[in-house]
Amino acid sequence: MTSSRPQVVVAAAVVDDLDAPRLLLAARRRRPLSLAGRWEFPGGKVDPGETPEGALHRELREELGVSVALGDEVVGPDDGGWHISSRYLLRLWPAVITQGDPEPLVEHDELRWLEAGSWLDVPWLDADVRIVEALVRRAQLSTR
Ligand code: 523
Repeated sequence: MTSSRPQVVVAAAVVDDLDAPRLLLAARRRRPLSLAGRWEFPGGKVDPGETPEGALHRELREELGVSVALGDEVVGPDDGGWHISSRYLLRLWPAVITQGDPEPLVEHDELRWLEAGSWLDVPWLDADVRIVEALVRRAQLSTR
C-alpha cells in the first residue's frame, strides 16, 4: 500500500510586532478563479530541496517584495499544521518585515493591514479563517 503525504504549503502571519501584534497583513488572491477574491496569509508550496522556512522567505520575497524575520511556528492541530485538503498541509509562522514595503507583485491584487479587532473582517480562504480565529484567541489571551 502506498501512502501519499500531503504537500506542505508554508505561509506567514505578517504582523507589526511579534510580541504584541495589532496589525495583520492579509493578501487577496488573484487566481485561480475558485480562490480569486478571497484573502490569505501569503505563502506557497515548499519546493524540493528547500526547508519550509527557506521556502517561506522565498515566497514572501517573490510575492510581496519583502524580507522578514520569522517568529516561532504557530503549531496547528493536524500533524502540527493545518489541513487545507487531503492534498495540502499548511504550516504558519508569524513574521515581521525587516526590509521593503509589501506590494501585491504576483499572486495577489490587493494587500490590507487589518487592525486589531478587525482581523476577521475579510473573507479569508476556508483553511486560513480557522487560523485567524486561533490567532485572535491568542492575542486576546496575551492582552489580559
Ligand atoms: N493555500 C491556502 N492558504 C494559504 C496559502 C498560501 C495557500 O489555503 N495561506 C492553498 C491554496 C492552494 C494551495 O494552498 O490550494 C497551494 O498554494 P499556492 O497556490 O499559493 O502555492 P504556490 O504559490 O506555490 O503556487 P504555484 O507557484 O502557482 O504552484
